[in-house]
Amino acid sequence: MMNEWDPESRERRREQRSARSRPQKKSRRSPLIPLGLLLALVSATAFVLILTMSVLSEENPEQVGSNPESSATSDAVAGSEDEEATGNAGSTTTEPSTTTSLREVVELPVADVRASSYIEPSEERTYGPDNLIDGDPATAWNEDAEGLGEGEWVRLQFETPIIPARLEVANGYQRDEERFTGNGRIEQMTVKYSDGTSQTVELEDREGFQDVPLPPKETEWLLITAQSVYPGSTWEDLALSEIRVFGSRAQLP
Ligand SMILES: [Ca+2]
Repeated sequence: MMNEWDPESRERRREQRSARSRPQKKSRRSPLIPLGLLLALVSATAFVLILTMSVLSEENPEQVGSNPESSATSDAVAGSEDEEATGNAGSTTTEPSTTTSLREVVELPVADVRASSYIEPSEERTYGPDNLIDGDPATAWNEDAEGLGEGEWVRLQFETPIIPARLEVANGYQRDEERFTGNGRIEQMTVKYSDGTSQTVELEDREGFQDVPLPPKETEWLLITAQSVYPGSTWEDLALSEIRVFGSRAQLP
């Protein structure tokens, strides 16, 4: 047994105790507690970040996604007019954009497409109205009525009512140069809505897609009728290669 009053053994015990406790303290606390703290901090920060990002993206999907122009404009205004005007300029330019961009403009699927007439398919090619919405500018609808094609029409039906914003139209038969100039192209056409209203628009006599802005009114279908034609140099058939419809759904799915 060790003597409590023996200074040597007391000293040794103190050393033993401190030798035992120091490494313990080190191994248990110093690496583990900061590591745990660090992990907790990192995960808390990540959680807050994810939460903030998801809240932001839920609140402003349209504002961020579909209005790069308006935000660029307000930045430009803020930049040019200095400190005094920034607050007001920023809010006045962004407010209208949030109200007008409540509905996202996307390409809308056409459920069904019909035409007044079309050339019967050959072994190689088809000329029906389905070619207007097949995504391929090299395939076209070719009408098959007497004359140059004035009064011929196609009708695009949608699954649910839409609010159009614009069409993207590939005029004529865009398979190649010979067919483009050889067949007729639309010069003027009317676009009629299911509420009975219509507007007349003019198309350019060129290849590629061209934009046709449309009034944003609800409709179940679009009836597109050729009013006047750029005549083909070889054939009397009026052709149209592709129609894309952009707008929003009038009802939530
Ligand atoms: Ca096509």
